[in-house]
Amino acid sequence: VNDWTEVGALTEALKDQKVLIRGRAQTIRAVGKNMAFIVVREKGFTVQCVATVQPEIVSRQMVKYVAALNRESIIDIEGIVSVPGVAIKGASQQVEVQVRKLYCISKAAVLPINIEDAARSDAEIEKANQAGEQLVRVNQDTRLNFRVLDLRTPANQGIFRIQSQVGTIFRQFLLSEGFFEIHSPKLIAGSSEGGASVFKLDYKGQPACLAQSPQLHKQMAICGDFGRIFEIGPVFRAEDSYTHRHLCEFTGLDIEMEIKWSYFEVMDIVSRLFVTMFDYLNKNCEKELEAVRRQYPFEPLKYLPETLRLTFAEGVQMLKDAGVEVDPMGDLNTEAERKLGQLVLEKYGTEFYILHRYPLAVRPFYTMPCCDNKEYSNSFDVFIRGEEIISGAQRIHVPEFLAERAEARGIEVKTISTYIDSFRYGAPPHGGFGVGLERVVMLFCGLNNIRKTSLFPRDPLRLAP
Ligand code: ATP
Ligand code: AMO
Repeated sequence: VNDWTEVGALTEALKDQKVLIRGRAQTIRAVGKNMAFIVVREKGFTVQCVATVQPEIVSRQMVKYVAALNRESIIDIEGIVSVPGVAIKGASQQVEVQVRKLYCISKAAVLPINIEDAARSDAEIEKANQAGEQLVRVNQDTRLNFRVLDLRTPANQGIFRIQSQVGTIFRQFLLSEGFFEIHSPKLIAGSSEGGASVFKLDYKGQPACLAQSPQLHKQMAICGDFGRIFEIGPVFRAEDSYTHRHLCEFTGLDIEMEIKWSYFEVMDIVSRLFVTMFDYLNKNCEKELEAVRRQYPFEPLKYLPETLRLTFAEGVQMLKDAGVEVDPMGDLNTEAERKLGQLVLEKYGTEFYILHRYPLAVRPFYTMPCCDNKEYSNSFDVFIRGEEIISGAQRIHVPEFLAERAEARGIEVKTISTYIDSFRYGAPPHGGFGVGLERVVMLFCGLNNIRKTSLFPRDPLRLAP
């Protein structure tokens, strides 16, 4: 029998009825010795419960017990729904529950951080403190140390539901386009994205590493005639940098596909996939976005129905025209990428765009050079609000050339020989891209730190919780 009522379902329609609810004691306030108010939270909804001493029904002892409970304890309450004449502040539901019975299912210890403090926006704290209150600002490190508590804030409840939707839309869109999902090994023999940022380990006596991306195996799957594939999985980078957008482990959303004519076919998928995703999030995650925005205010992402594409050279020219000198054959640094994001927004009215035809020298060894100019490559990056979320390209499918390019980059070819060999038995022209899930959510929601969108972030200084 389901005799439980969800807190979110407590409305005037249930007036005078007996209900049974379970939730966390968000706040507990005793008024004298005969009365206690408990705000119970369940799935983001809150209701005020009142325990008043009443002969034969609620004892003084029980009220004392309730008043002594710690916040965040999980409690069951049986009580009668009542409708007070005045608005209830500090609870989402506009009814009260008059407590008849109360059981503590799981006691919480004294909290190291207060969830209500952790849920406040900077502006709210500032305003309250100017008015003389002394509110505590919970800093990022403390939040992460007590991540399980931090995750209970409405903003975090929103962020990780949005993250789940991003993965779901990625999967559903690609399935509908004839892609299917693969799972490639994460214990591999060689690095794919460059030697410095790789976690090395001992694989039963053989040197091995954690995959820096599914790059090698997703291409090998194409050589296995898989046609169009995608993967959602962990990616490991032994980053030395302590930045707002680098993690040592993140979730990679990767695709790889055969192409007929050019890497533009891959950029078409990027464009349609992300426009579909942004439309969906805006339409279907309003509540979650609002919860994030309440704590971390941001403007909705500006994007066009048809994603803007600029060549790298055009981007360099825009920067030059704005007085920013960059190496036309080098990579853009973070500052130049941000500046270009601003310029693109001013000129084209979008914060989501593709920059393609990068100089070959700044791309990984497996990237196909342009056929009309070998200094450039059939590659692209994609930006949200001036920061990179995607890298992609057409790949080299000629084994001798691939080996030559790897060697030129100082990669020990023997560590990736099985990868190179897989192109020796006929390999279709192909391309793909990789997206960082945490970056997409961070930048779509205009957040300032990737740790906010990683459940239990791994960075150079953090391996726990
Ligand atoms: P990708 O791996 O595709 O390049 P990414 O966003 O991680 O993705 P990086 O190559 O790490 O890109 O960096 C891109 C640019 O960001 C670099 O050219 C560099 O200028 C800048 N950058 C990287 N790390 C740092 C750092 N710790 N501090 C400041 N800038 C950095
Ligand atoms: P790249 O190295 O650019 O490309 O990675 C692809 C995307 O992954 C995200 N990303 C990161 N996110 C968090 N922390 C990090 N340290 C980090 N590094 C990268 C970014 C980036 O755009 N094999 C290619 C992809 C391909 O060509 O298919 C690759 O790994 O969002």
